[in-house]
Amino acid sequence: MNPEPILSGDRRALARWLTALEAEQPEAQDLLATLYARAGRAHRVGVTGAPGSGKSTLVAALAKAWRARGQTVAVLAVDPSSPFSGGAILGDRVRMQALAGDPGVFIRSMASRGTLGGLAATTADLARALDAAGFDQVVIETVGAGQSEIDVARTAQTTIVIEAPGLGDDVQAIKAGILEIADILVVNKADQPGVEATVRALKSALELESAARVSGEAAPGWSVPVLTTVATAGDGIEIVIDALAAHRIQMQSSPIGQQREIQRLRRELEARLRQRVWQRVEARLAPDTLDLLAAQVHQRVIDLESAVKSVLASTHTHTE
Ligand SMILES: Nc1nc2c(ncn2[C@@H]2O[C@H](COP(=O)(O)OP(=O)(O)OP(=O)(O)O)[C@@H](O)[C@H]2O)c(=O)[nH]1
Ligand SMILES: [Mg+2]
Repeated sequence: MNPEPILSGDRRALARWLTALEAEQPEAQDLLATLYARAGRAHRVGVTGAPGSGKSTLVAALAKAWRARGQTVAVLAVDPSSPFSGGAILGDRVRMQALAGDPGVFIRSMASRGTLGGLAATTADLARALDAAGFDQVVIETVGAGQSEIDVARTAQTTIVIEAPGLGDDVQAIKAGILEIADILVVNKADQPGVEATVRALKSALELESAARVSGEAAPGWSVPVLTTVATAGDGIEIVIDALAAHRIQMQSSPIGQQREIQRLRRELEARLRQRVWQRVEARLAPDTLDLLAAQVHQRVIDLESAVKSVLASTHTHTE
C-alpha cells in the first residue's frame, strides 16, 4: 500500500487502509509499521456511556469546538453488540451531518467484532492509523456495557464516561462498573430533571473508589471532574475541551502517566502474543485433535495436563 495519498489527505485511500487493517491484511499492517513513527501526536479520547446518553451528540459538539480551534478530528464509533448498530450508525451520520463535508473531520463506524485479535486490538490499530495519518484528535466512541467495551475505551489516553440524569442514585456507570476508567465524568442532558442528584451520586461514588484508584490508572494529582453539558445546545462543551487538554498535559508530564501508557501497550503486546502463539498451535493441529483429547480426558484415559503436554509436543511449540 502507498502511504502518499493517505498522508496528503485522500479520504478514500484512508478509508481503504482502515478497512484493510480491520481485515488484518498484512500489507495494511506493514503500512502501519512504516508510518508508526509518525503516530504519537494525536490525543486519543475515549467516550463511553449507556446507550442514548448522548455520546454521539457530545462527540459532534466536541468536534465542532475542536474545528473552531483549527484542530482536525477523527471519530471511531464502535458498536459491536447492539442489534441496532445499523440504525445507530445512521443516527450518528445524521447527528454528524453538520460536520459532513468538512475535510478536517473523518468519521468511521466499526460494527464488527474485530477479527482474530479482538475488537480492542483492531480499535487500537485503527486509532494508531488515524494518529499516523495526522489527525489532532482521535475520538473512540463506545457503548459502556461489557468488558470488551471497557477494553476498547482503555485504548484511549483520556476517557470520558457520560451519564444522563433522571435515575437518581441508580447511576448507570456505577452499575456497569465503568466509573473506574473515567478520567472525566460528564452528566449530559443537563436540561432535564435530576441533574443534581446524578452529580451527587457520581461524586460520592468517586470518593468511595478513590482509594482503589491509587492502583495506577489515574494520573497523580488528577481528581476526576464531574461536568455537566447540554450536548444538543453545545452548553458546557468548552469546559470539557479544557478538561481533556488538562488531563493530557497531566499524563504527559508525569512519570505515572507515561507508565500508564506503557502498561497499556504491554497489555496489548501480551494479547497479541497470546493470539499468535495460539494461532501457531492451532495451525499445526488436526481439526478434531482437541475434541478427541477432551473425550479421552472425560473417559479418564488421559489427564488434562498430559493432554496439554501431548499437544505441545506434537506441535513443537515448546521449542520455539
Ligand atoms: N434533552 C437533551 N437531549 C439530548 C442531549 N444530548 C443528546 N440528546 C438526545 O439524546 C438522544 C440520544 O443521543 P445520542 O447522541 O445518539 O446518544 P448515544 O449515547 O450516542 O446513543 P447510542 O450511540 O445509541 O448508544 C438523541 O435524541 C439526542 O438528540 C442533551 O444534552 N439534552
Ligand atoms: Mg452513538
